[in-house]
Amino acid sequence: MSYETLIVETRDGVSLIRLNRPEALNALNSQLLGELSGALDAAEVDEAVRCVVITGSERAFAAGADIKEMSTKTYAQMFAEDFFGASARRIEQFRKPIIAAVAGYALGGGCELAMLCDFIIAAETAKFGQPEINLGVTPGIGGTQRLTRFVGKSKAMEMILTGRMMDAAEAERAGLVSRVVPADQLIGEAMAAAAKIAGQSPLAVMMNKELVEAAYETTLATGVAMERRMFHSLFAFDDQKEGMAAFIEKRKPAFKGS
Ligand code: CO8
Repeated sequence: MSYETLIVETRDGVSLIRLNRPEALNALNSQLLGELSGALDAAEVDEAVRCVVITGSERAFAAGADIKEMSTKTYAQMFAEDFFGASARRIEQFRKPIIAAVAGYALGGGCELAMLCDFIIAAETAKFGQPEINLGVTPGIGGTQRLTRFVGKSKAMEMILTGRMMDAAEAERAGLVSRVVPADQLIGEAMAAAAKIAGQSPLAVMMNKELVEAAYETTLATGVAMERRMFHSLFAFDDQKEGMAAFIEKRKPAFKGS
């Protein structure tokens, strides 16, 4: 499949999706998000894809939703189109892991897109922010909710009310990103993490992803009960037998996804 606003390549079980609107610092418009949804639809059903990496350019992961596309829209249009709703749900409901590899600006919808991914690896050049307040609006793809859960109320409130950006070191201290790497190693590090995931049992990977997500949606008791059930259920799969046998036999496991 070819795209105008994305460059997609799949190798070694990993689909690398590069946002590609350099003229607009990868601002998210309907075309880009439509193509991203299509690329995820394809990755979801492709058994060769075990993990996805979403990245941008050196200068920008994405500088937000496309202000030029949004500026003249009416409330009726936004509501009738459910503006960006379907694309956000597509990412939320994607069952395989998605890593955001962020260099440069991740602002507004760009920061929200990174937070929709399962974890964020940041280059030292990364800058995160929710500057929608400067435009007289709020974040619209979950920024007020996810940033607050990830970095806490005080920092989220300050960033959202003032529009202040956070650099990579602050983002790591605050727990927004899993780690920070030199800019020239960003793709290599993200692809290595993705390859590690791609080599695991895809069934166990999906269950682990679901369980960590549940930590944000359920009570502790419900989440722990769900985890125990899923742990028990994994004993129905060959991959559990293979993983434990390989450990005992001191060899690498060969997971089959069954
Ligand atoms: N939308 C459209 N175009 C953009 C955007 C954007 N978000 N960001 C940058 N661009 C364009 C610029 O207009 C410029 O184009 P041109 O050369 O044609 O004038 C080009 O990209 C380069 O940008 P700059 O010249 O401004 O580059 P600088 O290095 O001077 O500045 C910044 C970089 C600081 C990133 C600056 O471009 C900026 O502040 N951008 C806007 C950031 C922003 O406000 N983002 C939030 C947007 S709103 C949002 O994301 C809401 C999400 C919810 C969606 C709704 C779902 C329901």
